[in-house]
This record gives sequence, C-alpha cells and structure tokens, in this order.
Amino acid sequence: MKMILRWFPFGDDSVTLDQIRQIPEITGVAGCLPKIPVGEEWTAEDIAALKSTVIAAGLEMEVIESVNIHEDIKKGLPTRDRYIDNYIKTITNLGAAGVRVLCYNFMPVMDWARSDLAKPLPDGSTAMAYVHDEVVKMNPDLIAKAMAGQSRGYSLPGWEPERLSLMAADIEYYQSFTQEMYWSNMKYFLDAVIPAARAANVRMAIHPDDPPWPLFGLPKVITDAERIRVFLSLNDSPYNGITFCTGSLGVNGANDLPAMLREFGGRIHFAHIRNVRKLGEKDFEESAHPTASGSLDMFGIVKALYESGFDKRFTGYIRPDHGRMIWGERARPGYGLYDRALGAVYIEGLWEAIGKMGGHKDD
Ligand code: DNO
Repeated sequence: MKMILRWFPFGDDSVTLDQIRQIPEITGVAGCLPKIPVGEEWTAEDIAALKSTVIAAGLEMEVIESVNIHEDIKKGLPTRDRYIDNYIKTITNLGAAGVRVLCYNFMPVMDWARSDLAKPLPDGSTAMAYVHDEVVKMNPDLIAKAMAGQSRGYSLPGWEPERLSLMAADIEYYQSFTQEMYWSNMKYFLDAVIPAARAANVRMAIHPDDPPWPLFGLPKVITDAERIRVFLSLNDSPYNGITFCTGSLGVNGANDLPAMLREFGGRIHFAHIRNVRKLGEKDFEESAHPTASGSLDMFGIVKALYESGFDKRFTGYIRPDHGRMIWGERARPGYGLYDRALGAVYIEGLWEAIGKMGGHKDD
C-alpha cells in the first residue's frame, strides 16, 4: 500500500511538499495541473516541471488527478475527436513520466457540489456540507458563486472559471439527454483512450459522482454497484478501472461499500478513504475520518479493501480525502494539512491492525 496526499502545485496550495513529507509513511502526492485549460494536452514539459518539484521534495508522483474531460466528449459532439486526441497524448506523456494511475471523472458540467464549504461543527472546526434542498433551490450560477466565494481564493478542482461561464447553457443542453446517450459517449471515449492507457501503462480510475444522485436533471454515471457494473463492462480492460471514493459512494445509504469493494476489487486502482456524517436521506457533512466520527464503518471498509488484495495485485494507492479545517488552519476547503494528516495515520493504523490480525487469507 502506498499512502499519498492530493497536492496542488505552483503556489495554489497552502500545504507544502515539505509538510506532506513529514506525515508518517507518506510516499508521494497525487498531482494535478489545474491551470491547463480543459481539453488541452498536458505536455511532457508541463509534466516534467511538476514532477521535478515533487521529486526534489523527496516524494513520488505516480498518481494524477483531474485530467478533466472536455464537455464536447461528454456531449458526443463532432469536435470530440480533437479533445480525445489530446487526452491520449496526455496519457502517453504521463505514462512516460512514471505516472501509473489517472483519476478522472465523467460528471456532466461540474465536479463535486456542496451547499456549504465551511459549516461550523460543535468542536470549533468547520467541514464541507451538503443539504439537498438548499442545493436544488440555488441555480447553478449561485452555486458557482458560493463555491468560489468560500474557497479562500484557491481554485476548486472541477470549478474552473472557464467551466463556470458555460454552466447554465450546458445544464440546459443535457436536459434532453438519456442515460443511454451518456453511456454511449462514455464508451466512445473509453474505447479510444484505454488502448493508449494500456500502452502507456497508466491505469484509468474513474471517480464516482459526488453526490451520487441526480442534480439539475443531469445524467449520472458512477453512483452505485449497478452503474459501476455497466461502466466496467463498457470496456473490459483492466486499465479501465475506478477510484473507490468512500465518501462519495457512502452517502447513498443503499450502497454496501464492503460488498462493492469485494466485487470490484480487481478494477479498483485508487482509494479515497473518508467518512461522512449522514444528516438526512440526502444531507450530510464531511466528518473526521474515524468510524466513531461519522456514519460509515471505516474498519469494515478498509478491511474489505485489504482483503480484496488491493495492494497485492497492484500498488494499492490510498489517500485520505477531504478533511475538516482544524487548529485554525486556513486552506483550500477540504484540502488542509492537519485533518488529512490525521486521516492518513488513522488509515495506516487500520491497515496495520488488519494485516496483523490475519490480513490476507493466503498470507
Ligand atoms: C474531490 C476529488 C475530485 C476528483 C476528481 C477527479 O475531492 O476527489 O475532485 O479528484 O473528480 O477528476
């Protein structure tokens, strides 16, 4: 297993690589290049600049997050081929730079959504929260403004300015879309990029939709076991896999996360491990990582991940996910240092205990 942390380069993160390196047992970061416009190639030079910064700090960069997919690909427009070509070049360049996993999403229009990026909790910390009725009452413009206004000046992944200006028109566009049309555009994308991913030895790992239910009439993709089954069958290659995000999938009470981990084990290339406190059927706040802090059984989840052979088949990249803001930290919402560091060490503790208690049946 390799524990890593998400990090945003070139001055766009309050957390430094030197700080990350001092978190016990952290081996590297999940890097990103949010300044490259969606749809453009990540050149070998761009990637080399990012990688050399990370390596110089004594960390690895074997995982990349958020090579975002141009909306024309999701919409299936004739212009998609140009953007798919760029995506293939990016995958090839990432593979050549030693990147082994690419975490991306196929959510229409926007990445994750929250109604509050800094909800005060009783212990004096703040956390991101989602109240469904509030989100549906807000039009997308208002959400975008609220997300930007609460982000303390940091860019939020998936909420890049060039996407926001087109948001209302894009949402309108998808109203006539069926789920089948969306699957078919996804298959077209996968069939084009997966052979390149195999050639470059980069495992593609799609991130679940967050939240995992319909919003603004947009199609949904990765929300539950049934849809993950469909997704994996669109292209059967082991290079077509998933990022298992417990916080995203876990707010849907019908999702049995340990059962899903056991079923999809061989196709899970990256794990985002975090807890959530469910406050209603579609309302939640992002709690601290331990089981007792939220609604998910983190022990059961990590045990199922361990027993699925996560780090036996392949490297087993894990990162703690969004943390609360604690100890007065001011950082990009969800991506401060302290609570994520606590999360990392908690997950490492579970991992060690599960291993020592028996771990793999064939050990
Ligand atoms: C949220 C992250 C996501 C993820 C993207 C991948 O915290 O897990 O932003 O990186 O969906 O494209």
